[in-house]
Amino acid sequence: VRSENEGTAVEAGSKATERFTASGKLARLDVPKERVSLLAGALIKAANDLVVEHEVTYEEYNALKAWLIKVGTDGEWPLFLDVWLEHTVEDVNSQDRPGTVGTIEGPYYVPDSPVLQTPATVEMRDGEEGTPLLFSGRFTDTEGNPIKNAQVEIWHADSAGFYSQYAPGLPDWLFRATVKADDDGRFEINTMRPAPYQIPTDGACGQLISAAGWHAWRPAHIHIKVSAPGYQPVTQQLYFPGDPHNADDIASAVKPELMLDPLPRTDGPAGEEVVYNYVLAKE
Ligand code: MBD
Ligand code: FE
Repeated sequence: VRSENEGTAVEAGSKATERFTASGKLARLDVPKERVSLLAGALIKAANDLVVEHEVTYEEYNALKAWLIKVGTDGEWPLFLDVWLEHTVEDVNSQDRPGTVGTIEGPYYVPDSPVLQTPATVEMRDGEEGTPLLFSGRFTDTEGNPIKNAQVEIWHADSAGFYSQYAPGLPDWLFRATVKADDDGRFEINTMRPAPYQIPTDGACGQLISAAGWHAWRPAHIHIKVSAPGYQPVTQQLYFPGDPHNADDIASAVKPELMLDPLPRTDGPAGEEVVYNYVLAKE
């Protein structure tokens, strides 16, 4: 259940835009002329073909123009692209990688979260509400040997569906951490179950969703980025069985291999525990 101090799309969106712009990714971009011409040409052709096929009117063309302008002024290009395009980019780029399955990163990753040694507890507020979740696992290579110096970066929404650094009033590193596994590749992370997440509905993306009669929900998910020296990193998300939006995620980022199987804790503390193991491919 979301409260009234909910951040507006304009805030969350422009934060994602600012972060992307400041990340240094833009300065390193260097796409060869041949690829720019091929890809931009194909995109423009696809749009023109669509106009012919569906006999797009001037009213629709102007609605598109106004909407594209609003995506920019709302700072929602990262949101729009990560929700409606990144899943295919991820599929195409991970199809030959053996080991643990990935999915999209989404717009709310923040690098350099606090580094903790396993067994770790992510930052929470006093009296944090929700279901405690003990998330543990082990890193091995594709031959089953333990991997040393592996780490798990974890980030997720709180039990009301808010992300720290993107919604107002939350501690900066709430539910964000970098957890170092032990020499045997094992890790243990104490966190809480996140809530299902509705993408911001008060900006351009929300306007599209309501104009088209779609819904804005993503199933509850935990974002993960795992890495170890000498191995290919994996960015993924993990999901919970029974979530009403596992089958119709607005971001099309659910895969069967990413479904957790949490069970009630048997060793005393309240909450749930779940094991998820990582197999990393050599670089
Ligand atoms: C999210 O939390 C998210 O993971 C994605 C992909 C898009 C919007 C919000
Ligand atoms: Fe998310």
